[in-house]
Formats: sequence, structure tokens, C-alpha cells
Amino acid sequence: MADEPTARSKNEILKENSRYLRGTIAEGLQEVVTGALSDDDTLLTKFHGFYQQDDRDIRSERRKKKLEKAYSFMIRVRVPGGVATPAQWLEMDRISDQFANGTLKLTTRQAFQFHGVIKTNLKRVMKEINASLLDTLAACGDVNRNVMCNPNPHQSRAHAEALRLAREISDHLSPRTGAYHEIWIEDEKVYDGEQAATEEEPIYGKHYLPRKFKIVVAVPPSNDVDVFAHDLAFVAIVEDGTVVGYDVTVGGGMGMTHGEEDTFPRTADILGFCTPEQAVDVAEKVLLVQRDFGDRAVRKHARLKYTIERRGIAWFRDEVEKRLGYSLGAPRPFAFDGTGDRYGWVEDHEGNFHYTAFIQNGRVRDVPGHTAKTALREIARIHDGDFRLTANQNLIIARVRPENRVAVEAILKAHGLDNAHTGLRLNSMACVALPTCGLALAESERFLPDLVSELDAVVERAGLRDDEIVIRMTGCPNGCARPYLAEIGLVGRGPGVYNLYLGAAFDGSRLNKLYRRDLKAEEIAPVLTPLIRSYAKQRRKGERFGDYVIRAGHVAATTAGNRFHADLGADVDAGATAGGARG
Ligand code: SRM
Ligand code: SF4
Repeated sequence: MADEPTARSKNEILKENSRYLRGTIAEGLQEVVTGALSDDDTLLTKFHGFYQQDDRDIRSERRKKKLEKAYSFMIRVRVPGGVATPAQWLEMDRISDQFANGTLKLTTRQAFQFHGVIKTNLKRVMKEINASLLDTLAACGDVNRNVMCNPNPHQSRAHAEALRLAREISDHLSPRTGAYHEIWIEDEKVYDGEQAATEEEPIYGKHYLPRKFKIVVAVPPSNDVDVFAHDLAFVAIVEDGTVVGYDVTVGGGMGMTHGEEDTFPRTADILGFCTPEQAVDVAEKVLLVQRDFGDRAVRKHARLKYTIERRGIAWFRDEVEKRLGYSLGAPRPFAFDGTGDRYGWVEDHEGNFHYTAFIQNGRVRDVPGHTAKTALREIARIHDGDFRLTANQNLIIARVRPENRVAVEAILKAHGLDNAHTGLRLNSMACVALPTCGLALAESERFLPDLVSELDAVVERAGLRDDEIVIRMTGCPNGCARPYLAEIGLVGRGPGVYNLYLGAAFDGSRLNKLYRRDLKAEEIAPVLTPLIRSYAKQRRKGERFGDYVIRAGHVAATTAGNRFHADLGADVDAGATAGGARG
């Protein structure tokens, strides 16, 4: 039995009274005097896959003119395992031009995002996304989100099996409410109020989960999906080319709040081993334990990582096994060699080709010299394989037949999608932040490319042009680009001010540590320059930057437990996490 909650957050009461996520969304869409929805409905629309936002670049100007904020909506399209057909790509491309801000955003969780959709277009866009056989249900909200998977299932049989599992888990854990179809697809109500009240969510119940829940499936040696950052992960154990089972990890997560040390990033624990046949059941039971024991009073403590911190991994395993009715096996050894993507062409066992293209911060658009949007549209028109979104905001043009490779290559080259970048840029990732993210404290997507250009000059002079160094930036401590698992992590503190973290493991298994706090944007490159130079001179054979900064004594390794604040080094004072905000 779950503990009786002593108090419940506002969101819990809202979910309970929402008639399975209906709220007054349908009525709000008809309201023409405002470009916004009601506050309560904006919490419910997350479960439907979209967020209300406003253009923060023009907020103060509109305030001065006493105008309503420039409201629009960000829509997130769920793509389990990141796989989309050329026809779907063309549809996403068209919708982004016709109804959004003309760009397509490939996210850190293998999804598409549209920014800037106005209220009066919402229904039409949702319908058109569904007509393309993609959807937005549960792309956000207190449910299981887009299930990520190593995006190249044609590279081996094991990858194909992993994708199948990701899709099965995604289907199994999708909400069953009729609200989504009723509001967005059907023109008439499928359920009246009475029926809605008797509708069922067999897995979630009417309170859904205490908080978002994220699952990934990985195929070693690649940790491109960042296993240790997730609530639940399945790591394929492959023997003779076949998946014999999965190691299961639980309790990873990135988000924290500046100044609140009871919030922290945490790397996942290993729970045990399951067979391929058991995996969907294991996913369900892990989710059910979190459903029943996650904190429903304080949302900041509601993720699975805090449930496990509070009660311990042994207790958690016991609860999962009670529900499974069998014990998990002993974990099998596995090894990761990195979190990045493998760029360029690879040939698969069937003789087809796959090209991984670097898309800066996942933003597909046309800028002089890099006309990615046009290039990918042209490729989608001639391509009969598919597109695969990676967990690093990049794109794989997958299953290119040998006879089509020359044509695809010519388009990539003509539009600057040739991956001709330093190893640092190819391993860079920034979250969206300003101007759309309501929680951003500082720039991220609009700043990291310039910072990397400054650092490019340093790495080139140091002879490190092709060396992979993982650098990630976010505009606030929520961690949407998983910055605490980057060898160089930058986290926004306020306008033009960042905390700098160093020393994560290249394979994604160790969190970094705070190295400098409250650096001004222009101070970051000068602080990193001597570290990069000394790394070039003093590194041992094969030594990664994240390991070097620890050996050289710049930061302590994060080792005590898996949490960030468990072993704050002497180099870090308590004030380092003071201040900040959170929505
Ligand atoms: Fe995120 C909230 C963008 C991946 C942790 N995230 C947001 C919102 C929706 C802001 C909001 O709540 O109003 C951002 C919308 C910005 C915009 O304008 O688009 C946002 N998150 C993103 C994306 C688009 C970043 C990107 O540049 O790719 C990623 C979309 C993923 C997807 O397709 O589903 C994205 N977010 C992540 C990740 C990475 C991951 O999942 O692998 C994390 C860290 C992992 C984790 O969950 O622990 C992440 N996002 C958060 C959090 C902190 C959660 C926490 O436990 O504390 C928030 C804030 C919240 O939930 O309160 C947040
Ligand atoms: Fe917004 Fe913060 Fe996420 Fe960046 S990390 S997208 S600023 S919530």
C-alpha cells in the first residue's frame, strides 16, 4: 500500500478534477478575446503535448504598451525511438513554415518541436500532426514521455530489437484517456461528462504520475541516450548479435534548483537484469511503484530519483519484485564508450548507408552557408529510407540505398551539412532557453555557438581540432541538455551569467562538479583556455578532458553516492547554488 499523502500539490487536485485531462481546454480554444488559455488548462495541455509560452524578447515592450503578452504555443511531437518517414519529415517541415516560426527543433529526447503556434491555429496543427501518423499525446505532462532508443536499428539486429522494445514500452504506457481525440481529432464530443467520469486509465488512474517519467533503451557501447540521466533505462546485453536481456537502471535525473540543496542531479542505480520478454512488464512495475510512492505534495521532490534517495534502492527493488511476482536477475557487465553520435556515413549489414548530420542545437533552419532546412526537404523528396532523430539533437538520414548515396551526398554538401566542425562543436548541445522558454534565466541556444567559435580557435591552436570534448549549456538549472553529464557544463544563473561545471565522464557515467560560479559570458572562454591548453600538453594517452581536470586537481570527482551535492569539494562553497528561480 502506498503511503497516505499528508498534503497534495495543486497539480494533484487539478488532475483529479480534470475529467481525465479535459479541463476546460475545448472551451478555452473558443475564447477569442485572449491569445492565452486559463492557467489551469495550461497545466493540462502539457499532457496533450503543448506549452503556452510568450515571446520574451518583446515582453517588456508589450508591457509598456499595456498589451497582452505575445502568447503562442510550443508543440512537442512524440517520435518513439526517433524514427520518422520522409513523408512525415515533409509534413513537419510544412507545418513549421505554415503555422510556426519557420524552424523545426530536434530535441534532446528525439522529438520534434514547433515554436510560435498561435491559439487559433492549434486545433488545425494538432489535426495535421495526427494525420501524418505522429502525435503529441504524453510528449509532456506527468506521464511516461517519449521513449528514447539508439537511433540506428539497421546497424545490427540488436539495434532493431531495442527499437522494438522502445515502441512497445511507449504504446503500453500511453495514456488511454479519450480527451485527446475528443478535443483535437474528432469534431464532436466522444464522451459527455458522465462517461468521462467513468472512463479509466488502467495504469495511471485519475491522478496520473506524481511527475514526468523518462525511459530510454541503450545498445552498448553507445550511451547516446544518456542512460544515467533517466528515471528508467534498459541497457541491452548482446550475445552473438542478439539481445539476451537488459540491465535495468533507475533513478537518474538532471533537474535541480539553484540554492536548494535538497534538489540535485543524480545518476541512476542498477536495479537488476531482465529478459527481453520481461522488459515491458518491468517498465510498468517500476512506473507503478513510482506512481504509488512518489511525492505528491512537493513537486520539486516528486521525481523517481527522490523516491529512491528517500527509501533506498533495496526497498525499491523489493517493491518492484513484489509487483512482478519474480526476482530480477543479477546485472551483467556492460561498457559504454561515449555519449556522442557517430558522424558521417556508416554501412549496415544489408549494404545500406546511414549518414549522421550535425544539426547545431537541433535547430533545423536556413542560415547563410548552412541551409539545413532546404537540404533536408530536398532529401526527403528523393529518400526512401527514413529519418532518425538522435538524443544529441542531431539527425540520421537512414537506410540510403547504395544507388541513392551520391545524390544525397551532393545535397548535403551543397547546403553545408558536411560535419566540417571541430570535435568540440560536434559534441556541443544547448537547450532552447530564450526567447521561448518561460523558465530560462540566461541565453543558451543563441549563445553556445558563439562561445564554441571562440573556443574553436583555442582547441585548434592546441592541436585538439578533432578531439571530442563534450560541452553542454542550459539557460537554467533544469538541465534540458543534460549539462551535469558534460565534461564542460554551463548552467544559466541570470542574464549573461553562468555556473561552470567540469569533470563528468565521457561515457556519461559520472556527474561533473561546480568549478566556477557566476561567470560572466565573456569570462567563460578565458577561464577554459588555460585548462584546454594544459590538457593538450599534459594529457596521458587516451585521457579524456573530464578525467584530466580531476587528475590535475581542478575539481574533485563526483563519487560519493550518485548525487551531485553528496560530495561538494573544498573548491565549491555553499553559496555556489544560491539564488535562481524556477517555474
Ligand atoms: Fe526540459 C521544462 C525544453 C529535455 C528537464 N523543458 C522544459 C520546458 C518545457 C519549460 C517549461 O516547463 O515551461 C522547456 C521548453 C523550452 C522551449 O521553448 O522549447 C524544455 N526539455 C526541453 C527541450 C526542448 C530542450 C532541447 O533543447 O532539446 C527537450 C525536450 C525533450 C523532449 O522531446 O521531450 C528537454 N528537459 C529535457 C531533459 C533531457 C532529457 O530528458 O533527456 C531534461 C533533464 C532530464 C530530467 O528530466 O531529469 C529536462 N525540463 C526539465 C525540467 C526539470 C525537471 C526536474 O526533474 O526538475 C523542466 C522543468 C520542470 O519540469 O519543472 C523542464
Ligand atoms: Fe528552459 Fe531551463 Fe530547459 Fe533550458 S534548461 S529549455 S532554460 S527549462
